[in-house]
Amino acid sequence: MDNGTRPLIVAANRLPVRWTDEGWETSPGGLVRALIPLLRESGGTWVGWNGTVGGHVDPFEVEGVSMHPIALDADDVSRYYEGFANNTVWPLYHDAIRDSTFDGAHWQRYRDVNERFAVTLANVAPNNAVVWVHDYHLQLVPGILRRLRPDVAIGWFNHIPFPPLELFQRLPWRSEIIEGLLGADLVGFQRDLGARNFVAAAHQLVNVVGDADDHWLHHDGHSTMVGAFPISIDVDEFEERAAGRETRRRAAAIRARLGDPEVVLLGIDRLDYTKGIGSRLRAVGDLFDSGGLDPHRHVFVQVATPTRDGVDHYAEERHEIERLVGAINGDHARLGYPVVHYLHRTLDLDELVALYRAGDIMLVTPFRDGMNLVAKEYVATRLDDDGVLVLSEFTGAADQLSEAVLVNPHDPHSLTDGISAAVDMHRHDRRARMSAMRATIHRHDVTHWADGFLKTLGAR
Ligand code: GDG
Repeated sequence: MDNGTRPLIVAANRLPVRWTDEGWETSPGGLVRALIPLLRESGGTWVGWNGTVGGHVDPFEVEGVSMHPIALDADDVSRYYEGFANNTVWPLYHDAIRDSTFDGAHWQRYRDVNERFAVTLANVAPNNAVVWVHDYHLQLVPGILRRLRPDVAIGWFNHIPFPPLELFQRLPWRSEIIEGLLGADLVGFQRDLGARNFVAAAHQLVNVVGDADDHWLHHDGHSTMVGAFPISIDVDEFEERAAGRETRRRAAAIRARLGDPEVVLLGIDRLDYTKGIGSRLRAVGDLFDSGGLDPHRHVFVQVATPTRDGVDHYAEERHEIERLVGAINGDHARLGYPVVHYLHRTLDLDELVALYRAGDIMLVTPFRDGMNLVAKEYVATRLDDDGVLVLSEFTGAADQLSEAVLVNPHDPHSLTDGISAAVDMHRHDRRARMSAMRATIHRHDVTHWADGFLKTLGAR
């Protein structure tokens, strides 16, 4: 895109900042690192919630980028955010692996907050701006913004899956959501699968005309392009952190503290029921039971980062995970040597990278995941081309990282077979697979992703 001449405005549920003793700073993460320079160069603005409940916060500047806060009160948080976004859309879009609530008051508040975002965007966007709206929290923003500001180019990117029609049509407000999204000029998904599901839903639920290859939808006098733009990570950043002497020292220290096992298996996820942590633990437990894993030689480390504590499904998932960890250790640990090490906390990034380096086998086994950046981060840190990634077929990452050991997390045998194959894999095979995956992520990093989306949006 000719981004030098068109100011970029980004909208996401959250502002990419956190409060520290020294004031606001940008939050870590590849998406933020990729977008901040583009915003700075174009004099752009990021519009989003700052995470505090109630009260008005004036716009402020961080690293040369203007941050425009959207105020949410306690009712907004419980109905729009925890209610509709996290307890209606999130489970439904992840294959309905948990029941969604369908509550009219939550939907009404979702519309209100989407309107608040759209009105703010309409006020802050300069003439001819490019507005990039992110994720499932803001599906009505493109439609409202198009009516308010027909001059701006609008893109929307979904970080999570878009479900098949049979699931999507459970939503009582399905047509409004499709119409909201069709206000965008470009609608982007992680995978072709999501793009195809969206096109099918649009044809079924609203009056659209599409072209033969389904890349364009025409509705209500406006045309929307639909495509897949698989997100990635800042590969150089992870490589640099992984290469540091201090990281190598920390990785060695982690292995020593684990009792210098032959093989360290690793899981790192937000504690979310979509991530398949329970099934993974059951598979690890079955392998310890059957002798496929040996408590004297193998150790599993699971980091489960706290998330969305206010939603019931998450509290239930946490209890089940903690019960399983206790049961497996009860059966197989020796004094001072647990076979499963479980951390329910957020690690700092250097500790996370040291763990990636310390892990011989990375288990990424979600039931459904838009992309899964952990898989890509693990690959980026394997500077010696060693290590095995066991990866669920139901992640976006599986489209690109086809040399991983691909597993079906719904099938207990597929999980145990995949973990066993990883443990037994010959060094030559490990290296061939890892070096192929590293080459893939080098070709497709997060800058490539952002440029691809914005070029497609601006080339219209
Ligand atoms: C959504 C979609 C899509 C995790 N624990 C710690 C920590 N993390 C970081 C990881 C990674 C990120 O969180 C998790 O990203 P994922 O992609 O795995 O998953 P979601 O949070 O569900 O993200 C997903 C993504 O959006 C991007 O489009 O891939 O499919 O669901 O970066 O490193 N970071 C630190 N400490 C931790 O303990 N510092």
